[in-house]
Amino acid sequence: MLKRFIWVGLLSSSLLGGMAAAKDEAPQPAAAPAPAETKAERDARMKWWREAKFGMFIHWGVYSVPAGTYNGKQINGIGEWIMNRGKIPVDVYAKYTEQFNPVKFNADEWVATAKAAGMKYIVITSKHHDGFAMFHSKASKYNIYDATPFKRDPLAELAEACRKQDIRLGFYYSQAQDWHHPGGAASGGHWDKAQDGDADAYLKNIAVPQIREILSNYGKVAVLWFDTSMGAYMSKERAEMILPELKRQPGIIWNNRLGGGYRGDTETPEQHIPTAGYKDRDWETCMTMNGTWGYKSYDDKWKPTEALLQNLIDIASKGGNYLLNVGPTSEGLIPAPSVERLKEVGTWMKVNGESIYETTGTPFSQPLPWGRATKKVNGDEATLYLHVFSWPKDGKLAVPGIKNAAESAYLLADSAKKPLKVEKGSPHGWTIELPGAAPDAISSTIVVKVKGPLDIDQPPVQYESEKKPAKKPAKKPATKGKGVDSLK
Ligand code: FHN
Repeated sequence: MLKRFIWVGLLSSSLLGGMAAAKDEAPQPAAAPAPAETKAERDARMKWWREAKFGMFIHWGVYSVPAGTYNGKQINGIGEWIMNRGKIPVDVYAKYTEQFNPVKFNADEWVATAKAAGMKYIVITSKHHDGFAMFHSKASKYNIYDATPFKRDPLAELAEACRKQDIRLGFYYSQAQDWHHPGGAASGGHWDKAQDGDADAYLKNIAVPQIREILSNYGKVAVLWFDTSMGAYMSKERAEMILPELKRQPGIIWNNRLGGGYRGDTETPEQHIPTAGYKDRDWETCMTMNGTWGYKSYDDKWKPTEALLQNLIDIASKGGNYLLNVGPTSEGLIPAPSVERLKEVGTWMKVNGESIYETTGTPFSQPLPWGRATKKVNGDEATLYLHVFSWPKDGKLAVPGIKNAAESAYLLADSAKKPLKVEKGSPHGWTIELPGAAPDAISSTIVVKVKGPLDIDQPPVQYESEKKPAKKPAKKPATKGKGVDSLK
């Protein structure tokens, strides 16, 4: 009991509202828990992540073999959920492993694609809800090394490629949902008796040992991305079976999806961008490039590069990170439409990356009609990056409310940094005179240097976390003992 109390003390920075094991237990002996992380320690731990702004999400698994079709029928929903949506029996789904031989997989190429796009970290699915491990796991033979003709460990190869190319690597792990191993949870409840079993035994024999494996055997792991805590399934006690494993990776960053009342380090809005970001919480929007995370052979709803790029800028302007997904095929290839888009994003980032990396959110509390803003503040100097999506036809860009004088202004794409004229408004604001043509059709960046603390006449911003949560619909009664029916 004492040990647990000390462990919970270590994580007090990640506890929901100071929730601690001691509150609902008999008074503990006066053991001083290890000091919680200080703000300075946390800021140091989060620094690289906050500066990185942009990462690659990879959803890759045996689901890429059926690729959205089962028994000749196209199965609705996201590709990695085909086993659940198609109610495919455990032994039938497991047969796909015999066809999973991604011989075209090249970790160096994947990492180079991410880097060229301007991505600073990669988070790959080590085990998704289908229970299939994409690494050589000793905890279960249901893995890519033991159960497929591939006989390789792609996570080991990816870890090596990330080390060589100096990009950080994180792992996604589905800690509650597991549609293969008995006792794992399943959204909507189990559909095959083979899935029934004891949840604690599942945690003890599969989830915790596999989390230990991915945090012990692949060198430095920068991020652990938990997913779908499944409500009551992931109790505080079960979450605390998992948490001690994080100590194997000092400095690791983990998200808000473990469950058991733990908030982790980051909020994880999915497929949407918060209107104004979160007050005092790091956050990362994860998004697909088409309509699915895991590969589907017939999903060609590819978002245009303009949308992907303006999402990145919008997210950075609100102080968040963008985790943009690719879903590789069963041959081990990132789909060509994804590669094309990433190349185009990378071309923009080569010219404009300075306006994204290491920036903090916009100083403007209201949306700018023509685009977004990011900033870098260094003592009493500030650099504003104005991201112009809609280039003014009259060549005059209005910047509202700002009281500071502009020391200098130029187009980031202009290597000569030809000065732009900035007229002060009365009483506040600027009008920046721009050349006729925008340097970039998607977004052009204007750099404005300002002296002194930024002073803007504007209403206060309303952060996401200050908003009243939307009323949740009345909960359906959970299906007892057959997995759980809540996704979150
Ligand atoms: O159920 C998963 C889904 O398959 C996918 O992994 C996303 C990515 O964030 N997370 C869950 C849905 O919220």
